[in-house]
Amino acid sequence: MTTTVFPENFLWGGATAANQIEGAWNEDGRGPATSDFARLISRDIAKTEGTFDQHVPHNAASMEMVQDMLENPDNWDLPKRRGIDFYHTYKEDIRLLAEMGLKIFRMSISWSRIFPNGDDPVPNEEGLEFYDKVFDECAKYGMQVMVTLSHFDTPLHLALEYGGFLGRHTVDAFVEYVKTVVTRYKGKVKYWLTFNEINNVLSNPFTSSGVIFEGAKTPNDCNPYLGHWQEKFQAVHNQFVASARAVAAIHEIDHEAKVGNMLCRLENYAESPKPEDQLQVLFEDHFNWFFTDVQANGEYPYYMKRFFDENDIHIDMEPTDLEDLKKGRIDFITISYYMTYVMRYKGKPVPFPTGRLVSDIKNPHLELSTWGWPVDPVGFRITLNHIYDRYHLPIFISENGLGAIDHFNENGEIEDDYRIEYMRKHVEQLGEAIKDGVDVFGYAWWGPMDLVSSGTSEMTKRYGMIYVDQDDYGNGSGKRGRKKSYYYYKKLIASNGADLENDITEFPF
Ligand code: P53
Repeated sequence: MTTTVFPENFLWGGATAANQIEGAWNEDGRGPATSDFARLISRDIAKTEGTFDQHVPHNAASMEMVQDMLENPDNWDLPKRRGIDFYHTYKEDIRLLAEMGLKIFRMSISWSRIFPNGDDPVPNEEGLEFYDKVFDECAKYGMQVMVTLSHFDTPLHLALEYGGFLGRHTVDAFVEYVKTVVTRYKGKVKYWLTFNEINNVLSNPFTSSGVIFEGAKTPNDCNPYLGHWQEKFQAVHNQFVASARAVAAIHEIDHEAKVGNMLCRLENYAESPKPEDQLQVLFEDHFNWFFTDVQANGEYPYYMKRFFDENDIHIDMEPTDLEDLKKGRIDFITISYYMTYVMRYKGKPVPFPTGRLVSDIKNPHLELSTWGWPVDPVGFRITLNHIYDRYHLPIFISENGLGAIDHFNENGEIEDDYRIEYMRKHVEQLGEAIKDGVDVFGYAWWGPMDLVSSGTSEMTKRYGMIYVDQDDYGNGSGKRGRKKSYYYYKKLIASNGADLENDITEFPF
C-alpha cells in the first residue's frame, strides 16, 4: 500500500442537515420552519417540466399557501416534515456511522426546536435535550461533531413577521439562539458553522434565509434567481453581521471552539479563450468570493461598490456593523463542492450575478449526474488551490457527494460503483491538492445515509452509503442497510486515504 498524503488525524466525515433528516417537525415543542413548507418535485414532475433545475419553484411563498399548509397539512406532501426520522433513529444511525469509521459528523441544529418562534424568551428544554443526546451518542464512539447553526430552516415566525434575514430583528434573535446553544454544548462541540451555503440567498432567498419580499403573492416571488438585488443584498448584509456577531460570541463563550463559514463554491470556466468570456468568469467569481471575502477578511471587497452603485443598491447598516464584521472573522473555511460552471459573455462589460446554482451552459468535457450536475474531480483540486491561495486559512470540505438512483441486485445488495467512483476520484484530487500544499483538515461526504434532497425534496436522489428504505412519498419500512460504498469508505478511512482501490468483493446489506 502506498503511503498516505493525508495528515494524521485528518477528519473523515459525513454531513447532514436537520431539515433533511430529523422529521418530527411538530414534536416536543418544535416550531415550524421554512423547510416545512417545501413541496416535493419528483423526477416525474421534473421530467414533464423538462428540468431537474434547482430553480423549479417548490416552496410555499404566498401567505395563503403557507396558511393552508399549516391548517391543512394532510392536503400537502411535504417530505422535509418527515425527514428520515433521525429524531427517533439517531442511535442506530450514529452507530452505523461510527462503525464506518467516521471521525466527524456534520449536522445542524434546528433553530425552531430550540426557540419555536425563533425569538422566544426562554429556550425549549426538550429541544436542547435532544441535541445533548445526539452529541453524547457521538462522543460514545469518539466521533467529533461539526454543527451548522442555520441550514435552510429559518423559524417560520421570523420569516412571516420580519421577512427572515431581511429584518434586523432576525439578526438579534439569531445571536441569542447561538449564545444559548454554545453555552449549553460547550465542551461537546468544537467546530461551528454559521450559515449553510450563505451565497444561496442570491438564488433561493426564502429557502436559505427565510426572506419574504414585500408583496410576494405567488410561489415564484420568493425564490427568484434573478432580480430583487436590493432585498437580497440587504439580507446578505444582515446575515454577515449575524454571522460575525455569532463568531465573536462563540469565541468568548468557548475558547476552544473554532468557527467556519460555509460557501457553495462555484468554480467557473470560460467557455472559450475569448477575453470577454474570461471577464464573465471574473464577474461570476466575484459574486462567489464576495461572501468569503467578507467573512474571512472582515470587510466589503472593493469590487462590490461598482455593482451596488450601478444598480442603485443601498445597504442599510447600523453604526457598529463594520466593526462587528472585523471582530467576527472566521477561523477556517468550509465549502460544498459538487460541480463546476461554464461562463459565456452576457453582452455587457459590467458585473452582474447569474444567481444560478447549476450551469446552464454544458461543458463538453464532463459527464453529468442523473440530475444534470457536471462531475468534475479535477475542478475540485483547482478550487482548493484557489481558496487557499486567497485566504491562507485551513479548509474543511463540508459537502461533496453524488445524488443517484440505487437498485438492489439479485442478492438484495446495492452495488453502487458509480458512487464509489465519484468518491475515489474526488478523494484522489483532494490528495493532489494536499500535495500542492493546500491545508485541508477534513472531508465530509454529503448524506452518508440517504436523506431528503434539499433542492427537490426527493428520496430518490440518494447520496448515502447507508440505504434508507423510504420512497419520495414516505412509503417504506425506514430500515437502514449498507451499500457497497459503505465498505469502500470504511476501508478508505482505515487507511487514512492511502487505499483508494475499489476491490470490495463482499458487501452484505
Ligand atoms: P440536493 C444547489 C447546488 C449545490 C448545492 O443538494 C446545494 C444546492 C441547493 O439544493 O445545496 C447543498 O439535496 C446543501 C444541502 C443539499 C446538497 O447540497 O438538492 O447544502 O442541503 O442537500 C445537495 O441534491
